[in-house]
Amino acid sequence: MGKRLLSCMLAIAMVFIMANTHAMAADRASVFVMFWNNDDAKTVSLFETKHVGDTVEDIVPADLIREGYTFDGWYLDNETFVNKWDLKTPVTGTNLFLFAKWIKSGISGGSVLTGPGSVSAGEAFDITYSLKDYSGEGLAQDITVSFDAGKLEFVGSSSLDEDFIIVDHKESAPGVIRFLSIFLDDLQTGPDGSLMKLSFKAKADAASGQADVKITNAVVADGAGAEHEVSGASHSIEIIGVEKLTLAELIEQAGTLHDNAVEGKQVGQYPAGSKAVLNTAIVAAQQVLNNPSSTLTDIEQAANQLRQAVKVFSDSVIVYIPGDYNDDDQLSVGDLAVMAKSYGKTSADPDWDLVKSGDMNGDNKIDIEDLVLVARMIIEW
Ligand SMILES: [Ca+2]
Ligand SMILES: [Ca+2]
Repeated sequence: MGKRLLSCMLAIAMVFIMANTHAMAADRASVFVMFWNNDDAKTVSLFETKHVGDTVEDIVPADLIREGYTFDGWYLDNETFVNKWDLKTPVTGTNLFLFAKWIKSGISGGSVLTGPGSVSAGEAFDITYSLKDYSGEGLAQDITVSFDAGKLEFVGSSSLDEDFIIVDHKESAPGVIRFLSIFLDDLQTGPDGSLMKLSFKAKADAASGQADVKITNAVVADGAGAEHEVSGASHSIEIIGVEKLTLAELIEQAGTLHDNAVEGKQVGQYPAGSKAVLNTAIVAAQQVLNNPSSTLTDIEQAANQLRQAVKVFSDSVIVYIPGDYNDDDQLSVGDLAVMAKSYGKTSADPDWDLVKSGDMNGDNKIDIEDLVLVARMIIEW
């Protein structure tokens, strides 16, 4: 397509400056000039003989006028147009071919795709197809949309302009859809703007990563039936895969747990320093989530580590205060008084089971050592 277009747009005129290939003396060159004239229909031919060392300035025009085209100069290579020929360059004895490079004027602009930067697995989204800065006339259009069929599912299309009619579309291969459309009324002379909505859905099982939607071919035809290729477009979407969603959800839950937790010594509170530990785990998980190069394994590992940190934190909640013998969720002299009632009890006593929680050091008796331990806890409470 590109080469065909290039040749039809550019290689309209040719000039041949040929050195003598027969018996002519090497100090002269035959010059043959042929190019399209500006009525866009006929060729003009010119034959001259030049001496080596002469230039062709006097016979080869420095500028050509042709409606709808801009003359870019003379080149040694056709179609590729890399080696420009300066008309002031003297003719040598070797064969010389010059080609005119034309740039078709009046048609510019291209296709544009816009849409969200990221979507979650399973989420629906729309991509808008537009023409921007298209300077030509547009009566019909043929575009091909290509997308990552492994991650995206095409849901449907609809026109965004009442004068833009989608005549037909066909999915020619997985992830390749061709649309044929026509323009009506004012849109025919100014086809710019948002033309078509393409609805997609990220597949529910799509892995995290980038998915692309592209215009891989776009041709707009004018009222004379001339076809103009339009530059393509591409839009990238970051897919937030199911494993990332799981990790994001865990991070959110852990964050809520962290924010609502209160450190302290009361029942229902968490030990001093435990929130910082949980927060470190949350930050680590968030870093893995935010890192675009995180692998599936990284994400699953981060999720497991965060689950473990949440479990440790949850298990650390204070449900019982050792030494709180009067059950008022505090350590105070009332607890010491309750203990004092059991002073001297041993595991040999029949009511040991009822009082054994007062045996702080586990030596099967409640004595001054236990009372000292509780007293210290009360003082430090
Ligand atoms: Ca108490
Ligand atoms: Ca004891």
